[in-house]
Order: sequence, then structure tokens, then C-alpha cells
Amino acid sequence: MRRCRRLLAGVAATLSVEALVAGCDRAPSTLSPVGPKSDFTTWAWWGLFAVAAFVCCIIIGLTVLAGVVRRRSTKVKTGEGRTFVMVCGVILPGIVFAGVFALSVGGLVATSEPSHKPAMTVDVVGHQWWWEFHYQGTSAVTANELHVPVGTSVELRLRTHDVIHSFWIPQVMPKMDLLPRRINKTWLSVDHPGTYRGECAEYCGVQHAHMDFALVAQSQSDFRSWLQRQEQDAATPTTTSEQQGMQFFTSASCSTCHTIRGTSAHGQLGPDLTHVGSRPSLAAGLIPNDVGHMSGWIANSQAVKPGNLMPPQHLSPSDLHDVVAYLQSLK
Ligand code: HEC
Ligand SMILES: [Cu+2]
Repeated sequence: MRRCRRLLAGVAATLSVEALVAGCDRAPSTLSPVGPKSDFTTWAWWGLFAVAAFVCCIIIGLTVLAGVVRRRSTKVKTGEGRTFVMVCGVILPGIVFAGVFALSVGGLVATSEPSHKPAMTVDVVGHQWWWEFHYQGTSAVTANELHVPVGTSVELRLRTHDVIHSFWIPQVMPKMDLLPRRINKTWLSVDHPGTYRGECAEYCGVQHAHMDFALVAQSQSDFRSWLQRQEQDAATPTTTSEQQGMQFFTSASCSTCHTIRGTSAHGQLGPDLTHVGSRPSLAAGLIPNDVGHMSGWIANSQAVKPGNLMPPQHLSPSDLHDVVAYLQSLK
């Protein structure tokens, strides 16, 4: 009875762990692809899985057989055993490896260039620990948020501001490293509108785990109007609080690290904040973008993302209130 209860408890624990994993919707899977590049990865994954499962079944079958069937004669002709080892241990695995190799190389070649000439180019810059996107031919710069029109090939030029990072959007494209003193080129294309999570896939320091970004695929017209808004200078503050917030921002240390286009803030160390109010999250996907979280971040970002490169700022409560009101108004 006790054993039965223990077993039930074990099953319940396993189920609740599974429920937890299932509820973990932040983990995007390469097995639900939304673009031509990840289609190939998914195919390759299932292909390898099928081959591995097949081989595994044969080995289990042979093992069982060896246990069940009694050897009829104790004399084994040496030639027979050698042929078996040659075929099953060398020739068959050789064929399987050659097939998998050909599949991989074929896939790499097939997805190295898009089928259509890229319609636009985005410069991607990796920073410890956030992402910057420059839309070539426009003045738009965003942080941790890459927007693209759906069904269009987009060229990406990747570089790093500091150490090696790796750009990965599991549902859309395989990884591509960002290397010092080098520009790596790749491309992506998304089939369905939606928001897809991307992340850094190369350990790059203490906050590597909090270096996410969102890929937002939009219809052509939505994308165009989004880009037009992002190209504009920052909104002029309207309320007194917002005006004082802008005053504070441009005269305090903030402007030495952050840019707000249309003001005297031209810092380059931190994210461009020209349209920060329009972003759904802050600090590379770590916290939602609302008054409470933004205030907490500005007052002491080190408590939120320890080790990040924005030092603690010492603001009076009223300055904090005003600067948050101003930044939130920058839609
Ligand atoms: C020494 C440079 C530096 C100074 C000074 C600085 N910041 Fe930052 N700030 C950063 C960096 C770097 C980040 C990105 C941190 C990360 O996500 O890892 C950041 C992030 C932010 C973010 C979140 C942006 C986003 O899209 O995620 C806000 C808002 C912000 N800073 C506001 C301010 C304000 C307001 C001040 C002045 C009171 C200020 N910062 C001063 C470097 C600085
Ligand atoms: Cu990283």
C-alpha cells in the first residue's frame, strides 16, 4: 500500500514537472518553423531522428535476439563474424554518415542565399547585454526589437561592440556568430506575421542569459508605418512633468550614454531611447515596459540585472517621476 502511494506521488510529481515545462511558453522551438531557413533545420532534425530511431530499434532487436536464441553450434566460422562486423560496423554506418553529411552540406548551400534578392538590410550590433538594430537607408534605430515585413528576404549584417555573441531565432533561422573586427552576413525571411523570440547563443558574460530580443514580423503596410514612426525624431514633451523630465535627461548623465534623436542627447553606450515608450519590454526582454518597472530600472538597474553596464543613478523622487513620464511619452 505504501509502495503504491509512493508510486502515485512519483507520477504526480512527474506530471507537475511536465505541466511546468508545458507552461513554459518562453521557450521557442526549432520544431515549429516559420521561415524557409528554419524549415530545413526542422526537416534535418526529423530526418536524423528517424535514422537514429531506426538504428536504435535494430540494435535493441539484435540484443534481444542474442539473448533468446541459443547458439546451435559452438563452432563459429571466423569468416562469418568478420563479414558481419564489416557490413554492420563499417559499411552501413559509413553509408548513413555519408547521407547525413550530404544532407547537411546540401542544406547549408541551399539556405546560404535567399531565393529573392533581399529587399532591405539591417545592421545588427551585439552589446553586453542587449541588441541594437539599424535599418539601412533610414535613420531608424531600435533596441532589442527587430521588425521585418512578412514574406520578404532581409539581409543582416552582424557585428559586435565588444565580445563574441551569437544571433539566434530558433523558429526562424539558425545561429550566426558576431565576431570582433568582422562583419558576418546572413539573411532571414518569415512566413507568418507574429512575434518570435530571439536570443544570444554564445556565452558573453554575466548577463548572457538576459540578452533576448523580439523579432516582429508584420504585413508590408504595418511595417512601413512602423518604420515611418521610428524614423521620426522623439515626440515633443507636452505636460510640465514631461518637459522637466526631458530637461533632466539632457542635462544629467543619461545623455552621455543614451541618444534621443531630436534632443541634445547623443550618447552611444546604451540603447537609443527615441521611441522607448513604444517598446513592450526593457533590458533585453527582462522586464515589461511600464511606469513601475521603468522607475525601478532607472533608480537601480543593478538590482534588476546585476552587472549590466548602466551604473546606479541617484535621482530625487520627483526627478525620477518626471524622467519616467518623459520616456514613457516617447511612443
Ligand atoms: C554609463 C552609461 C549609462 C548611463 C549614464 C545611463 N544609462 Fe541607461 N542604459 C545603459 C545601458 C548599457 C543600458 C542597457 C542595459 C542592458 O539591457 O543590459 C541602459 C538601459 C536603459 C534603459 C532601458 C532601455 C531598453 O530599451 O531596454 C532605460 C530606460 C535607461 N537606460 C534610462 C536611463 C536614464 C533615465 C539615465 C539617467 C538617469 C540613464 N539611463 C543613464 C547605459 C547608461
Ligand atoms: Cu551572449
